[in-house]
Formats: sequence, C-alpha cells, structure tokens
Amino acid sequence: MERTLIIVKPDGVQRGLTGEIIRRLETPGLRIVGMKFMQVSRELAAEHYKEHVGRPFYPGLLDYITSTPVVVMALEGPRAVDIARAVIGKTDPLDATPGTIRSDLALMKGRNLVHGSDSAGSAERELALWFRPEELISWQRDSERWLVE
Ligand code: D4T
Repeated sequence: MERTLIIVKPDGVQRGLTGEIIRRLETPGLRIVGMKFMQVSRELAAEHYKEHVGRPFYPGLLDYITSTPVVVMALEGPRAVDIARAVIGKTDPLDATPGTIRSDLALMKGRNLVHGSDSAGSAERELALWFRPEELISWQRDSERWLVE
C-alpha cells in the first residue's frame, strides 16, 4: 500500500469540479485517508513548490495556488502515486492522454486543476507538509478484496 497527496487547485474548486476530480480518483479504487478544505498560506505554497524556485512560472504559480481555497487529500492504494498520476495526466493538458483529468477538463499548464505527488519520496514529504499525523486515518474498506488481489 502507498499514499499520495492530491490537491484540487483553486481553479478546480472555483469551477465546481471538486466532486468530478474526486470521483475520477476514487472510482479506480484509491481510498481517501485524509481530506480538508483550506486556504493555502504563502509559506506552505513556497515550501511545497520549492523545487521550482527561480523558474519563470514560479511567482505566478504561488499567486495561483494561494488565490482561493483548495481541497487537499491523502489517497491510499497499491501504487497510489503512479495510479493517481495516470488518472491526472501530463502537466500540459495538450500532452495529456484523452480520458485523463487534465486532457478532458483543462486548457493550460498554469490552470491544470489538480496536483498529484510525482514519486513515493515526494508523497512522503508532501503528506508530512500538508497533514498532521492524526489527520490521516487508517481504515479498511469492505470492498477491498474486489479491488486488490
Ligand atoms: P503538480 O506538481 O502541480 O502536480 O504538477 P506536475 O507535477 O504535473 O508539474 P510540475 O511539478 O513540473 O509543475 C508544478 C506546477 O507548475 C505549473 N507549471 C509548470 C507552469 O505553470 N508552467 C510550467 O511551464 C510548468 C513546467 C504547473 C504545475
């Protein structure tokens, strides 16, 4: 089992796509183990996106992610990081495969609706950044044996 961090970004919340995005990630079998609605502080955004400091899109990225509230989730499942990335699609919606969230619902890199951790290491770092340990709840779903062999 693996956990990944998902953020429905401000454009997703503003466009009323929170439910649609959760549905697309939950339906394949990923399980919600943490979720909250929050306004992102500049400090948290800067820490989350620190690998992009100095890149031309960085100031705009911080303005965007801190502009209005987001929905943050921790999802769990086998290969959760890669499964979520596959459902989300490539960074630029133009490169994303049809059927993915970004291909179907977004137009550009700077308004690409959703974040998903890009590796197990990033997921661990990001989950610790966005959630306190007690906000993540381990639980079993009765349908598990129909999803995981
Ligand atoms: P996130 O991290 O938001 O899930 O996106 P990706 O993992 O798909 O992409 P990323 O880390 O390379 O970029 C982070 C964030 O910056 C925006 N961005 C990126 C942008 O506005 N312009 C750009 O040229 C790039 C590369 C989109 C996602």
